Amino acid sequence: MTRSTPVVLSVAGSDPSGGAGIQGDLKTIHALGAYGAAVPTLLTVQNTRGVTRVELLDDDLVQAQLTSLLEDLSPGAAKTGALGSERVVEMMGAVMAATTFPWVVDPVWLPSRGTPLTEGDLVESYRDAILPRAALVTPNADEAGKLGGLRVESIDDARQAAEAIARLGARAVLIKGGHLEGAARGTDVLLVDGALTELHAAEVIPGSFHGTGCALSAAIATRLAFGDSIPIAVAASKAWLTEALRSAFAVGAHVPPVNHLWELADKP
Ligand code: PXL
Repeated sequence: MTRSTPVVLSVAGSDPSGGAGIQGDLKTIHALGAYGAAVPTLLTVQNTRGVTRVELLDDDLVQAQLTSLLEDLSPGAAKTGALGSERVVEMMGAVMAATTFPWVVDPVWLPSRGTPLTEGDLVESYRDAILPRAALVTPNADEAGKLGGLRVESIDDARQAAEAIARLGARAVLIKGGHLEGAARGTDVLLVDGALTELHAAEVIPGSFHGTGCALSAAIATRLAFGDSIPIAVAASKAWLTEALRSAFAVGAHVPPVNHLWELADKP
């Protein structure tokens, strides 16, 4: 028996350690009940200690993968993670403009540890090619500061950065407070249709985890594919991620990856 289920597409880097990138995205999408498809934009050499090498794929190879998929599968939503080069960013802008499903954009420029995932500074090309086509952009405080052109160190700064990013054309902006200090740490700022709200994690799980940003944006894209509004998709994905952090895997020697499949945790 075949079932009809939404397809969710991830266009992102490969993380062979399985916590982030397309590997983490596919687990997230499947955990939330959709069918995942994934186009790698770059390969990393990495383990739980960090990234030691990055190989960017040519834009025509990334494009060929997308063209083939989009001729055949009809995504209900998609996300972008690490894109790597200006050429891929520009090509993706054109692909996004030619599609009608929503794109969640996670502007990944730096891994938390190790070798940069991108060639040079992609801020300008994100501003020009990607943001105007994004249904939602999900920067952390640093990335929001770069996109919005200001320093983001507090919730007030995040609110201003969200307004600045929306003026660049993004339809909605979620600034993640995970890297902020003190009480701001579990607080995200969401701007949708001109309305700013603050989202507070039900619980801030102590520690640092690998793959959180990737999992959050893939979860939001999946909920959008099921028809949720942006505020509902974001709130549900945050709650889901809290559980994935709580049951993070003790694999590898260093930063533990989130447990995308926490709902299966008690099953043998
Ligand atoms: O930081 C997020 C991230 C995204 N994508 C890939 C990564 C990482 C972090 O290491 O490797 C491929």
